[in-house]
Amino acid sequence: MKLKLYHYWRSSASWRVRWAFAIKKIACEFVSINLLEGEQKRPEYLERNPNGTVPVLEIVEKGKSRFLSESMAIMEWAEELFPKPSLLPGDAYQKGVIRQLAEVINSGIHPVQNLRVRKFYSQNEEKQKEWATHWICAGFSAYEKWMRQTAGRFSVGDQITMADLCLIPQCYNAKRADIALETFPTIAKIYAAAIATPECKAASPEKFQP
Ligand SMILES: N[C@@H](CCC(=O)N[C@@H](CS)C(=O)NCC(=O)O)C(=O)O
Repeated sequence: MKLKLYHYWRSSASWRVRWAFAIKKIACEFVSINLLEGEQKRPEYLERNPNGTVPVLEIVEKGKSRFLSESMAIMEWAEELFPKPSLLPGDAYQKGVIRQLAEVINSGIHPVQNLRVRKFYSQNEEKQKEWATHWICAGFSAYEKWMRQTAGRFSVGDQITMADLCLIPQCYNAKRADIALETFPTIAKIYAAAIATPECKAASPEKFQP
């Protein structure tokens, strides 16, 4: 099996998958899709993902390609095929808690602060920033409260999970929007611990900046 990940260096959804692959030591070729130049809207890219987003995983087996988009789906695929180290450790309840936190970011924050949504909302950069700040802070407040019951060194216990894979890239976006992470002390603590891990660093935007 050969794998190709279509991604963008600054895309937080791409970072989730790069990081999952780094943790699980999954070998993969990275293909850059420049979102600022609109490469995600080209017909050949839309064949792979009609939604025009990154990341997309191409899985080549026996000379045939199959495609998977949506970072959560790609991480779940990786978890099934490469179970160790697990990104969803623990019993059914703990797995539910990890998915709950991941979804606060994945479906609560990320879609509304996305570039195309911000641009549709307003052409004015200040207004875009105000919009993104509002939704990031609303989601982080909930995440912070939930996590007070679950956090150890990371969001759920002492092992990096899918929740952290969603949280940390979102923190990076929050910092770019000038949000002071210290407003959310548990999130800030976990961000500092996670960003220092070698796998997170290896998957970070800086490592893939063209
Ligand atoms: N729910 C999707 C979100 C993917 C997504 O929105 N990706 C952004 C970059 S982080 C994108 O490709 N945006 C393209 C655009 O805004 O035109 C996932 O988790 O993969």
